[in-house]
Amino acid sequence: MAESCRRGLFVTLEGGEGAGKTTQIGLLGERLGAAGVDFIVTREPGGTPLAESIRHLLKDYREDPPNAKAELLLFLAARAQLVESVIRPALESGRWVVSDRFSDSTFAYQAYGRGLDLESVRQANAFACGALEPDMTFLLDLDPVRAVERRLGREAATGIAADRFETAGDGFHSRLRKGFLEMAGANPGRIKVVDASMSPREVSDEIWKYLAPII
Ligand code: T5A
Repeated sequence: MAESCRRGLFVTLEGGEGAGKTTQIGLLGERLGAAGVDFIVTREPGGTPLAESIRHLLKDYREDPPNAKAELLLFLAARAQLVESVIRPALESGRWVVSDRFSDSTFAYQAYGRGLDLESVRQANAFACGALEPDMTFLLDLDPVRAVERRLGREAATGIAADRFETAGDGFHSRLRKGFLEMAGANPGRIKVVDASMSPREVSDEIWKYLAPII
């Protein structure tokens, strides 16, 4: 654990587009609730009014799309706000925080994906959120081709159009996956790789195998 004053557990779900993070957070929430864990769920970018506004700019504003550095700084602005007003207070009061994405997404998308220097991205991220690091991260690993199929299925069902990241091209999504897997290889204690091609219930069981003993 990166910060000794914390009492709640900080859990993040990571992965490429459409890997099933939102679905898994719903299932995990049911299990945590049944186990009597006091927790909150949040997402990145987002989770506060300011950060949700930044989310809209990042995902859907196409009139003057941010360049790679501007994009990075917008993600970090949203994170700085979320960490100080939501995540840190919750952890310090003993609540668990379950977040749909966190810093690993920035390293994967803005460094591996967009090509920004990884060390510079790490330093900028540390400035934005201090020493805060998740206690446990589940990387939902899915072949980008399968992810596109899922996304198209969801688009057909909901009518919600793809955002700037979902339409970024195959090379981008392959680099993300490589980046996530490299980070998992370098941090095996924190980042658990879960095969996201399994059914939602099987993926949830796999995640629960790690969390149940902690509870
Ligand atoms: N980003 C984010 C950065 O570039 N840098 C950063 O620092 C951060 C924090 C956020 C975007 O911002 C980028 C990453 C993102 O591109 P978002 O909408 O939050 O945008 O994007 P995602 O996190 O990718 O969210 P999605 O909703 O698109 O994907 P999920 O949550 O991974 O997937 P989910 O659960 O919605 O499932 C997708 C579809 O698949 C089905 C679901 O029913 C749904 O239709 N599904 C399954 N089907 C079969 N088997 C399973 N196991 C399934 N699980 C889900």
